[in-house]
Amino acid sequence: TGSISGGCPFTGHGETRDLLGRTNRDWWPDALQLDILTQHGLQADPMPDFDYAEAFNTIDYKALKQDITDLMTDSQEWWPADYGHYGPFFIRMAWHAAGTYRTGDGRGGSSSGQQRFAPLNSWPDNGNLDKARRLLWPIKQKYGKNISWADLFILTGNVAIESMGGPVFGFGGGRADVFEPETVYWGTEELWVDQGVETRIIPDEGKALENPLAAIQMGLIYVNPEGPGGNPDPLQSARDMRETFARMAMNDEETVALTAGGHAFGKAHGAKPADTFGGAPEGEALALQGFGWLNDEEEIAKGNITTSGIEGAWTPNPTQWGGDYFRLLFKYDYELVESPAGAKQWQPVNPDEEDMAPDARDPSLKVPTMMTTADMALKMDPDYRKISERFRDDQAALDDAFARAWFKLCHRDMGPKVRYMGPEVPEETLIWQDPVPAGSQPSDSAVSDFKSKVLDSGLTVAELVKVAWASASTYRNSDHRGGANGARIRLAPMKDWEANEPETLSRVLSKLDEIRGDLSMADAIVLAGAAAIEKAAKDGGHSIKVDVTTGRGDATDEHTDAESFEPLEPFADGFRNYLRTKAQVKTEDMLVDKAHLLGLSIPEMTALVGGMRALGAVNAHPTHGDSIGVFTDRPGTLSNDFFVNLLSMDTKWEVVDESGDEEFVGKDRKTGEERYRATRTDLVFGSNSQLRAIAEVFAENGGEAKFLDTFVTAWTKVMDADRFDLR
Ligand code: HEB
Repeated sequence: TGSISGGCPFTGHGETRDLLGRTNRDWWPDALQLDILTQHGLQADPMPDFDYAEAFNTIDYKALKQDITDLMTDSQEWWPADYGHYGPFFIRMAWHAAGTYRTGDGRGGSSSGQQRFAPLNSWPDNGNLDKARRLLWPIKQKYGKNISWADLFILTGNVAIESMGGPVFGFGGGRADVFEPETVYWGTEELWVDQGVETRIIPDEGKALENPLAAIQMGLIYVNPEGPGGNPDPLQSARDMRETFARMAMNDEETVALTAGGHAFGKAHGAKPADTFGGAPEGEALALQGFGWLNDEEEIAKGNITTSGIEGAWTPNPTQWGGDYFRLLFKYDYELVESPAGAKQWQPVNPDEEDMAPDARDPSLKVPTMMTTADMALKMDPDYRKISERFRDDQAALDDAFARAWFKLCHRDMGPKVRYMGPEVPEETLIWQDPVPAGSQPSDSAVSDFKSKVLDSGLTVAELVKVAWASASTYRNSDHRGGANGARIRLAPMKDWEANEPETLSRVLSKLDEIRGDLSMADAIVLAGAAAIEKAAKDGGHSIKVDVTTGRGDATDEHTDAESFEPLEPFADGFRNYLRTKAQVKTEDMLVDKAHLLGLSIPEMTALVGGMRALGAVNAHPTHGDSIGVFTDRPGTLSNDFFVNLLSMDTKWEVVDESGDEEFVGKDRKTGEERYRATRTDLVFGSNSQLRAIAEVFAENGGEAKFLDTFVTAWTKVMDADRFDLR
């Protein structure tokens, strides 16, 4: 992928903001609030112990695909199929399910069925997709829990493409549904795109797209079809497409293939001004049962449908795969016109009769085709144009590029290939799947031999713990990337990240390499961390065992798309007290965000922070070396000292003025003598009442055992977070 932009997550314009931005409660204050029922560990999920992989494997996959194929042409009166075929509509549903994925934090995407919930179910860009999901319900109902909504969305997109003669590369199942909306930062704006919210890229005003966002306006999947902020300028639209698709991990060729391939099918809907229709599902009346936007049955029957506001098909064959999209795009000059709904769109000048499209309801009528401003970008932008011309002249190249890009779009957030299930998983391994060669199982004696060598190596507890943490903590639960397997910490770009303290890292890695024998580096790194923690606990008088599940493999540069790892670089990592760039959110928010991506609970996050501080496993601080946050006089010993000393009233904390509210000094309350230095991510465990309550559990009499136990559980969870090969 050519143009993934790295950059600091969360930095952007404006004031300090809330971690979550504008939330469902802000958008729909009147919606039923169920959160009180998910307090104190109660689940929203009706089947918390359900094993989806096992259920999926029992499915009659052929029968399921046949049922979906039959559905394509089974037009329902309450939502008639354009041209008698629902295929294009379902492709848009699948694309919008997958297209929210962004590389910045790996969130969004198709892997948990989020399109069923707010805010996505009500995004203006998802207009009328509520109908697509209702059309699918009989099939979901029939196959029950053996097929998740999340898988069904994508599989239906695939079947739609196949049923219209389009090329498909494969399908991997395994997207388990969740039963509550995922909390994702979608932006802070208080208006939707259709209410005129400002566009997010305005170069003249120095306004760039804030990370990790990937859409150009609130409520869009990617770009505005009418052009930036509604301005029908194809070149500026190309600029926005390039930026937003890059954040979906797509390069220019993939972007062109996807857009042209997608718009080989179907039509846009802009029959009447949008304000004649109802609101989005989440805010609609109870009796509408979750339907939104368009509920006037008479209008629907007449084909008077408005979704985007743009009206018309791209090609004369909207339910047949082929090359007409590019043929028409280049054959005609296009002029700017307005749809009946008032949207700006482009229409061919003097089209030949055979290049007109059928009417969606009455095939005997011919209507003009159209292009959106975003489609025009594929012709007007010089780089897109070269690719478009090549695809125009080489249908096989378009077939291959579209099939591959579609597969990537729909599977990008599923993580390694071992997570894919079903009979249509492609043989070929793709670089964006971050492949890791299979590892082997070392003998018990090799493991214990190595662990004792580690402890004699002269490397410190802090160094070993930091390297293991650096290796494993790149993992993101959002798109299942990163993690200790593969030992990519040895490779670019990870080995050079400032957070990983490259010089120490390389010294520790070469020492481990020297003594590892037949162990993989990936296992050696994790085992070394475990050996260090066991020793540190022993030094504090506790005999504990840190279990390590070996069998990790080592990836090489050839297995690694280095550029695609850049967005995983930490700009803040509160677990090791590291802050490179102050973000727009508070530094402690960044800690919580990272804990979420690692799949940690509040007690687990707390224990890890306190434990790593006690071990001295903090990053070197510009002014205070490696002592910041280390509230103990025996660093390197695994103890609850961090919590004991944090909660003690003997210390009085003051902000260090020139630190911009990031650094604090703790002084003896009586003598005024300096005792400790701390960051926000240290002191938040004493200041936030919920975190303080957990710090108390770890600090109180008898709490050290609980602390050790929680620390080891959390540590092991992080080390094993990417071991999908075991599940
Ligand atoms: Fe698309 C449709 C835009 C990409 C596929 N789109 C559509 C529309 C619009 C658009 C506006 C209309 C809607 C209504 O209904 O109204 N797109 C767009 C843009 C972009 C896109 C701006 C970026 C550039 N697509 C895309 C992709 C895909 C697609 C990537 C895939 C692959 N679409 C689609 C389809 C459709 C659409 C299939 C049709 C639907 C129906 O028919 O219903």
